[in-house]
Amino acid sequence: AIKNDDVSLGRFISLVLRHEPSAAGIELDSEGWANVDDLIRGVCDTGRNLDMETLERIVRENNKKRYSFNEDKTKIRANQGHSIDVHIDMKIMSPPYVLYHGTSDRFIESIKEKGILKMSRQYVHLSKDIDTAVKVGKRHGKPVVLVIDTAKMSADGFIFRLSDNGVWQSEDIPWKYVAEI
Ligand code: HQG
Repeated sequence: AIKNDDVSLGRFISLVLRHEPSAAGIELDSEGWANVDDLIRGVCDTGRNLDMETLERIVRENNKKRYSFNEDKTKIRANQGHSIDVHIDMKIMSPPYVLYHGTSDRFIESIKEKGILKMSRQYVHLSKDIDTAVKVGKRHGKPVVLVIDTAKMSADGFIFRLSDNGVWQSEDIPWKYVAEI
């Protein structure tokens, strides 16, 4: 049976809003917005239970503030993490001197060779602290934390974006800016 708790629903909504809107039979506009009524109907059509009250609670209580409504709550989108081609207008900001990237030990050899690549997402995701990076890395296996010399990257002309939910986003990162810790 399909799980219908808030976390499971949230995971499915992340899939729909970041990677695969067709999983709920919907489309996103060019800025990543879904129509809220369509999303609710589409999620229910998959056999899940979702109503506006539940969706509002998921948006409000999500541990990473992954989603935002527009002002009148007729539209919803993910704040970051997309693999599909939508434009989320994120603030370009100068980052702290270092940021961290959590990954798995099985990717390290390839990362040393090619750098940290965006892979399927629009940006490389960086964390402010080591604990968060460990959690991100654990999703892929035995975690490894990489420290990124963002000060040097900025000096070399790289730009960084900060999503509305506080995740730093970068272009591909050459290995020369990276160290293992
Ligand atoms: C790795 C979660 C081989 C990269 C998290 C990562 C994050 C390479 C994986 C957000 C590579 C991609 C994103 C190379 C990079 N060779 N592997 N050259 N370069 N990789 O899931 O950063 O909970 O797309 O290190 O908290 O793990 O979903 O990226 O391990 O913020 O909101 O390729 O997802 O947020 O994996 O996670 P992902 P990620 P949510």
